[in-house]
Amino acid sequence: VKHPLQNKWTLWFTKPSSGKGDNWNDLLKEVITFNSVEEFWGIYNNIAPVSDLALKSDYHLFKEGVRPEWEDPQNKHGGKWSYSFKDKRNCDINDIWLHTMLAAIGETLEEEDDGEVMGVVVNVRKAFFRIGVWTRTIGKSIPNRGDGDVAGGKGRSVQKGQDILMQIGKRFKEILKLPANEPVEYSGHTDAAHSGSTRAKAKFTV
Ligand code: M7G
Repeated sequence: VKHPLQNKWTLWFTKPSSGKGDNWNDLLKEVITFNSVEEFWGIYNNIAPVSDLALKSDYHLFKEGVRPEWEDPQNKHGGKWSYSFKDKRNCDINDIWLHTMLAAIGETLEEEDDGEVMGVVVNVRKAFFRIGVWTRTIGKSIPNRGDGDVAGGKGRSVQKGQDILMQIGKRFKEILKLPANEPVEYSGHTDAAHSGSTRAKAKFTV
């Protein structure tokens, strides 16, 4: 018996760059798409744990049809909640990443129909492990056009958009098991693209 997921998900991997000539697109590889709990565990049990990945590697787990890039039409107006674990030795990154993935595929980061969560990411870097949740918008209003542009085709107010975004941030922070005084920050992808790094100015904090 297979337990279906609400969405199909695609796992992507970013290979560490070997030299200066590599560009982002050459390094980003689509690994596999799945839509059941059983397939998820089959994949999880057969890929390298985050703790074994080389520096500059990333895993990305995104809804099928969304590339894990700022440029994707479903990401270009969005941003991400993210947190960097700087004490790499005392961080159980495998467990944290597993629970982040389970929250994504189990749809517990947002309410049904919000349609904001695009995917989750883990970056392995020299000084930190960074985990992020990408959202489709930066908490904007959506006009009630009913043209299927948004989940369910329903409109929403600015306030509702902001509430959804903050709720996702709070849920994410719980999954990371962070103390209340440790900030998890949100930044828009446009800022990230312009600054040449994801370490852009935070717009929101939970
Ligand atoms: P990062 O891995 O998000 O953060 O971006 P880091 O600076 O802590 O390693 C590293 C670099 O990867 C960026 O400066 C970009 O050159 C490239 N890169 C990362 N992302 C997520 C994208 C993306 O979505 N699109 C493009 N074109 N490049 C990206």
